[in-house]
Order: sequence, then structure tokens, then C-alpha cells
Amino acid sequence: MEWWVSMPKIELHAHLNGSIRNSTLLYALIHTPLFWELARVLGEKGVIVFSDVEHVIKKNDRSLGEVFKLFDLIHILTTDHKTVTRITKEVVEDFASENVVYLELRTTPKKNDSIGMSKQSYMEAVIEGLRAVTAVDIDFVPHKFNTQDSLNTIAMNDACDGTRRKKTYVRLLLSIDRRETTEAAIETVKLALEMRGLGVVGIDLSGNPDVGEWNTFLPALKFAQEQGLYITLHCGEVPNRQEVQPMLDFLPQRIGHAIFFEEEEWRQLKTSKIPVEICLTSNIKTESISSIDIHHFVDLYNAKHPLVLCTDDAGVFSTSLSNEYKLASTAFGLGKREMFELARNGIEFIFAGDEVKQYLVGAFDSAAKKLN
Ligand code: 6MZ
Repeated sequence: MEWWVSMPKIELHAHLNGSIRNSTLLYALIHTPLFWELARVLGEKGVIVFSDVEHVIKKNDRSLGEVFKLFDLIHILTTDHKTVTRITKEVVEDFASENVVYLELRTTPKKNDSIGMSKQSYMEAVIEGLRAVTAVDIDFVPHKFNTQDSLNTIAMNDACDGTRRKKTYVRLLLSIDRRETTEAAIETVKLALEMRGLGVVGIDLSGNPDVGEWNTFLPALKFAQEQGLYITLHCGEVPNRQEVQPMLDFLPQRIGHAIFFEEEEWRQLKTSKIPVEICLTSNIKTESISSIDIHHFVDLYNAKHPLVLCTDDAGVFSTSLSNEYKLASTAFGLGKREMFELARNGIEFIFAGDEVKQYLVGAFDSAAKKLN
């Protein structure tokens, strides 16, 4: 495992709340008044068997439908400013600790009037979490916005003792949840535009794929595209003939999953060269793919289609990006060199400019010398 951890990696498909640590989820659970109320109603009078709770949260192999029920529970527990800040800090530190040198983190801005939370204040809590990261130096403000007195200005390379500290780039994508209305989706895009100077670079369309219709989100996505935001779409996570083709016609910069495609759609995807974010463990655990041997990674990899391995929800699916690389290597018989190249190729598909890409090329080059 050590080798997979030390290899530099690029994470492009990670949902903030799906990447939550188990320990933080448990902490949030026992600090939620609702939980104690539940315990009371159940007649437990506040006596909780932690191992039982842990079992429920850690349960493996949930169907896709069950996963979205779990997300609703997670959101009840984690949607307050303090917890959002904590999760953001921890998730970034967790990715950085396994040598993720560039991380695109996506999250759905949430509104909850009862606790004074707007989509904007939710995102401010996320930014607070980025600023709270101490384990590594992070760069989250694109260069053109990074003025000298920017709150994000970090002593990038040199720590006080003169040694080079590890650096991780973080960029944010705002997710539109498929349950949202057109107006709510447009509000998210406007927020993304306002927060460009704070590391927001794009828009993601996600949420339960059995809910909502493409036409509901199209106006917001078109607006985002016109304004120059990058776009990635969860596409073909369930069979949906009405959606896959219009999504591919829209020409997003990337798509996630791409599981349930018809022959013609595979052809269109390959011609379009739209990069695909592949989430192996997620696809297997949600039973979207019955066995890893038949995963479409193989066909796309052999066709030299642009691909990037990602975690999706490292917390919920108990995985890590290092683990995804190791899994692909074992399952598809690819050597370390091929996996290293696969990771490096991800540089091409990041939602950041040439300067960042150049830095990452350098990081991979120097790692290649050390690892070989
Ligand atoms: C579609 C998913 C997802 O936004 O609250 N999400 N959407 N497919 C998936 N595959 C399993 N995994 C996560 O993170 C959690 C939210 O991300 C989306 C869902 O909308 C989920 O509620 P945030 O940080």
C-alpha cells in the first residue's frame, strides 16, 4: 500500500460530505439534539451502544438508493457552520496526507433558515475550513485573484526552518442537487461566480439520479457555461435514455461515472473525448456494476480515452485514492508505471490554468525520479 500512498495523485471527483471521517460522523451524531430525542423516544434514556451506532454508519455495500438515504442522514448531522468547517479541514488534510497534490472538492451549498444558514454562509464555512488547514500548505485561490493581502496568501514553499513543505492545490466545485428547482440551481451558479476569487472554479450536477430532469438544470448549466465556469455532470449513473445524449451534446469539460450507456452513446463519448471520472469502489459498493472484471474502465483505457480515478465518497465507501489506484492495478493487471502515467494524465483534465499544470508536471517528474 505504501507505494500507492507515496505516488502523487490528482483527485477530481470527491463530494465533501461523502468524504467525511467516520469519527467525525459519530461525533456529529452524538452532538445532535435529534439523536438524543430519538434515544429518548426509543426508551433508551440517553444510553447508547456506540458499537451498534458505528455498525450502522460503517455498513458496507449499500444500494445506490440506500446511499442517498444515508446522505440525508449525514446532512441532518453535519449541516451547521462549525461542522462544515471541520469536515472541510479534515477532508483536505486526509487527501493531502496520501499525497494528493491537486484536489477538486465538490459540495452542495445548503440553505437552512432555522440555523441562519444561506448557501453563501455555507460556502463561507467551507472556505473557513480551507483556511484552518495546518498539516500542509494549500493553494486554493487561482493566481489571477491572489493579491498580496489575500487572506489565502500562504508561505508556499518554505517553512520557517527553510525546508520545503508539502503543498496541495485545492479547487472547489459547487454541486447542484438534482432535487433542486431551476431557480435554486441558478442561485448556486451565481454564488459560484461570486466566489471565483475564493477558489470556486466550476459546477457539478449530482444527487439521486432517479430524481429530477435534465431540462430543469439546463438553464443554470448554460448560464454557467456562458460565464466560463467549468462543468462536470454525473452522467449515466442509472439507465436514462432521455438524459445521456443531451448531456454529451452539452459538451461538459468532464463527466462522472458513465455507466449505463448504449452503444451509440459510447461512440459519441469516445469521439467527443470528454474525460471520465471513474469511481471504482463507489460503483461496486452501490451495485451499479456487478463485478469489477466487467467495469467499463477496461474498454475506455484500451481505447486511450481520457480517464481519471477518483474516490467519489471516501468516507461513505471506506476507501482512499491510494486504494483506488491499488484496486485498479490489481483488478486490471496494470503495473505501477502505467498507474503512475494514468495519475499524471489527470493533469490535463483539471479545472485550473497552465501555471498549476506546470507545477503538477514538476511534482510528478520529481516523484518519478524518487519512486523509480
Ligand atoms: C450522485 C452523489 C453521489 O454535496 O453534501 N453525491 N451524487 N451520485 C453519487 N454516487 C454515489 N455521491 C454523493 O456531498 C454529498 C452529496 O453529494 C452527492 C449527493 O447529492 C450527496 O447528497 P455534499 O458535500
